[in-house]
Amino acid sequence: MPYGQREGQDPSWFASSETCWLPARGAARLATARTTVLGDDPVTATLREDLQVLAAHAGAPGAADGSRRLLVGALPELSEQALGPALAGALESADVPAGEGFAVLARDGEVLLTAARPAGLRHGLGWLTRRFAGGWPDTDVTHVEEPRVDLRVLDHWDNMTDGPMGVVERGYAGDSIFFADGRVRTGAADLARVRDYARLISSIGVNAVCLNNVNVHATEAHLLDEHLGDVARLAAVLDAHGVRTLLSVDFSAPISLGGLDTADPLDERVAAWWAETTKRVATTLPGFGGYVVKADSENRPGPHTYGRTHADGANVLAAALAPFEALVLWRCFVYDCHQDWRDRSTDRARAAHDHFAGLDGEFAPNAVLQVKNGPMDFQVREPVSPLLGALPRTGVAVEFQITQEYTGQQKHLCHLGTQWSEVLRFDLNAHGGGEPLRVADVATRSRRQGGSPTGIVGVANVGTDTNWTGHALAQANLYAFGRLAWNPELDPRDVLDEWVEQTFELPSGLAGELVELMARSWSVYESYTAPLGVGWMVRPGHHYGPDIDGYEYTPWGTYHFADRDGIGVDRTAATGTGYAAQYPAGWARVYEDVTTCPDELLLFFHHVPYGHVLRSGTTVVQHVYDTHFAGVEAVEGFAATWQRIAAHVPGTVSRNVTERFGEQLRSAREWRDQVNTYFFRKSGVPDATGRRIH
Ligand code: GCW
Repeated sequence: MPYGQREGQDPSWFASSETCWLPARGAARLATARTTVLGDDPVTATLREDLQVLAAHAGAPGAADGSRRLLVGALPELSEQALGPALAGALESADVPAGEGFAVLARDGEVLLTAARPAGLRHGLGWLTRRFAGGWPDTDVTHVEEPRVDLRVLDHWDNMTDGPMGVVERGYAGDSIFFADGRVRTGAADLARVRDYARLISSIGVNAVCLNNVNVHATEAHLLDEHLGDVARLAAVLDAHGVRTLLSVDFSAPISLGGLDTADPLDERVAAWWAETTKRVATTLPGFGGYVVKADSENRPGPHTYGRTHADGANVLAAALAPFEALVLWRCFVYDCHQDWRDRSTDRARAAHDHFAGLDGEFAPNAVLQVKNGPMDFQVREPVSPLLGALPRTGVAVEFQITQEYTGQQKHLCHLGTQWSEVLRFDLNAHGGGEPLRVADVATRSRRQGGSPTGIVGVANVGTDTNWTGHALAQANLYAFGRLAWNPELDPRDVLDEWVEQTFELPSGLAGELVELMARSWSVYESYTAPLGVGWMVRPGHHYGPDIDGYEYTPWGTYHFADRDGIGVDRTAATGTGYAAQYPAGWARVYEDVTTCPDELLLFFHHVPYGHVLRSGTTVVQHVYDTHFAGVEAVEGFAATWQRIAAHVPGTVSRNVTERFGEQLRSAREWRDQVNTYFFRKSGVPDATGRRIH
């Protein structure tokens, strides 16, 4: 086996699953040291057990190399005697961060991992395994690191029962690791799996997980009462890895669970019910972090039912949560999903900003507005949501989708770290709109300035599949999410390098080729699916594969308006819906003008004739043809490259990825032919180079 625990893996290290980026290799090097772990709190105790298992896994007893010593402990546990003079001296001059950060000090072959709080040790262990994969340090090391972002959250869209949307809504990796058959999974194997998961996500710095779907159905509503004891067992496992537990709640729970006749947030009985319920939840769940709420959205109940604002709604929950230092994460995915397609004045893209920007400053300090990265819904290409720049006085978190709902559903390779990094680096105030304000600055605001918490949330992409993510290479999306949430300034390519380096043992040329292929995969996916920011040409409902007019005459507000002359949505202030004017002045100007709007978003902002010449010099329709042919060729190239890599990875991975590339290629051809044919038939314009269009 080139690495760890795939075929015939050691059940004591990863119980029921692949180890992803935590193979035994890096960790085994740690295990060759004489290790002392100081402290008895749950996080430290769990870490001690992990290191013991690793040591057992790494080799026979006695394999420990006496000259190497690893000492692990939170600051209050360390004594001069335990440290020895060299490390004690190093520690005195090191500035160990106060929060969830950590410090690693190495002197004379002895290594100290310490932190102010035990959770920091967990994140530090992730750093150590990455760093020590390359060898035990033979020089002095002083490494101090802390997260740049306070909230680093994974949202699971897991249901307790199977339904029209599956057990995991938009899940492409099997069933839920938390729930089955209407219950919380609490068997020994189930808890072991959750422990594996906790180990994986804490190694990349994630610090909270929301267990259940934001669409809370009748069964999941009872996570707050009937199932609470079982939830506590999952929460204990997560808490022992420094990960807090969040629950999605139904805004109308005071009626459905509490027997009240209203869920009006300004009704005293409602406030009292939330306060009492939350007290029970917070005192039962170890590491309770708060609630996630989807209200007045896609037919979910919310404060609008009672003529109240989103601030009223969020604040009643925030008040109930405040005594427990817990948060309400209130989603801003609010729009009219019963729109009349004939009505060209209503624009779904405007909705989040229209609903929430005016409420800035009205939310409680422990309320956080959770804003999708784009104004629509996780399309392969969207502009950055202008709402992210419009909430200076409110807690805010940007929400990314790790699960690939619109980006190939973990059948296609589409590495999203590239996309997220582009969003995080996007300066909302560029082009003369004001002081630089990148999305990363918004996410890091509470770390830098204090105030209401800010952060990054990702919709999780894991399930019961042995490889966690359906497509083995989609593990890298989870990895990249955690790393970028920890530090949004990281170069996504370096993150991919790290992931490949840790996950596989490839000859360096091939490792580079794999990184290159993965780094290109988002733009390749874009090229054979959605040209120029148009979006939504997917099969309605399940959202896999092409259906160019599938959403055109539906109530969802998702149109491309293609006719015989042209395509695109006019979102200008001059002649369209005015969405472009929601941006600060700089971008508003750039997007408003068809000659300055970036090509990749042209059809998001403008309706243009097929013959419109892009900034790239080619026409819109020729661009559609060119990119779709090129996209399929790129996928053919990926599949061929993979054949060379496949021989160097474990059989399970090799077979899985080969099979997925087969499907990606089939599907990409289908996309190419349907999209090209559609636009050829609409426009009557032939391909300039005479390629075959059907
Ligand atoms: O993208 C849409 C999805 C829904 C999802 C919703 C949301 C959980 O198609 O499945 O519901 O977004 O984000 O709330």
